[in-house]
Amino acid sequence: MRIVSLAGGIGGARFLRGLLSAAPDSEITVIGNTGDDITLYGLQICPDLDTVMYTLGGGIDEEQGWGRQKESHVVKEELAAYGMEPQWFGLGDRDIATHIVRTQMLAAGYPLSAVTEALCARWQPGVRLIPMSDDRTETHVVVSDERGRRAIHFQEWWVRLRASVPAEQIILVGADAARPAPGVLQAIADADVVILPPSNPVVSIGTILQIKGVREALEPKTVVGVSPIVGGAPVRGMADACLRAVGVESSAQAVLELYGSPLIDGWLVAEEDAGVRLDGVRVEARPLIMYDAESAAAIARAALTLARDLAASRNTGPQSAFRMGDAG
Ligand code: FO1
Repeated sequence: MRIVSLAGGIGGARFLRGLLSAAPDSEITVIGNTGDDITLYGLQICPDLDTVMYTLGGGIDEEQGWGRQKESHVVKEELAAYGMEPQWFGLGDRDIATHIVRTQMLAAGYPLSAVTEALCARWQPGVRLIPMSDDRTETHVVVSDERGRRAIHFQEWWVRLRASVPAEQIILVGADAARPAPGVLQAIADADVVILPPSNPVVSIGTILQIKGVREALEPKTVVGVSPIVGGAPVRGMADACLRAVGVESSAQAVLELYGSPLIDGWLVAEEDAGVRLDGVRVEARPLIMYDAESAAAIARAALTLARDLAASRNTGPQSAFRMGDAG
């Protein structure tokens, strides 16, 4: 079975680990968000791609959810001793090696998709990880503070300000010119089902959906989403602050409406959100908290079962290429 998933950082990566264990024989392509990317100290940092790669490759700092396990921070301390800014964002020593390889390959002319493939050759994440675009995009957040109304990089808002200053607008700089990376549209076209993990609907999934042609390619496919909101609060992270910026309530119902029914065919919500409804969408309620690998796998299994059912009911003719028995 061919599965495509769109993913942000920690929540997406943990869900994908569950998906891999729920469908070990499937061919999974992950389209990763690169709107969080930032260039610091001359290094090109792709937090969401690395979080997926390290999580699935067994190198993640499990407690933190990002960066490398068994990490040290000598370079960060040395940079701080020189007064290098920003000091609100830090790279561990092991992680810096990844960034040196990425930055050097990009400088040599390799596109980000090729660089990601090269990095994954070491980590063997068990999925094909493709950045949403090889073209540079950056999520910026418009805030008003003592310096007036201005746009700051998403990482500054998220990491330095912990989303404590209201986001007045969230903009993906470069979205108009960004084309899907090679393989993105083909993977979607070839997919039997598409699963949207409980990633941030605005700055992770919403960002990927802004890349030209991606939403249009997804609409005819069987797409099942897992709600990132449980009982009015984000499962993790500060998705509510991002939803507020786009005028959307923090609820499983509102996020489903934000994605819309031409896109979503199935929507997995938590048991306390069982009343969620939208025409054209099959809603199912399940426990949605990812406590550990097993609970993540159970959620992934439920999403996959729903997706297979929906796809099978669309493909009932004898000429259909999709059969239930194909599922991995
Ligand atoms: N998050 C932090 O809260 N502080 C950091 O210093 C930090 C550094 C960092 C370095 C590499 C990386 O891949 C991720 C890093 N993150 C850090 C996490 C990350 O920037 C955000 O949580 C995501 O971008 C949101 O998905």
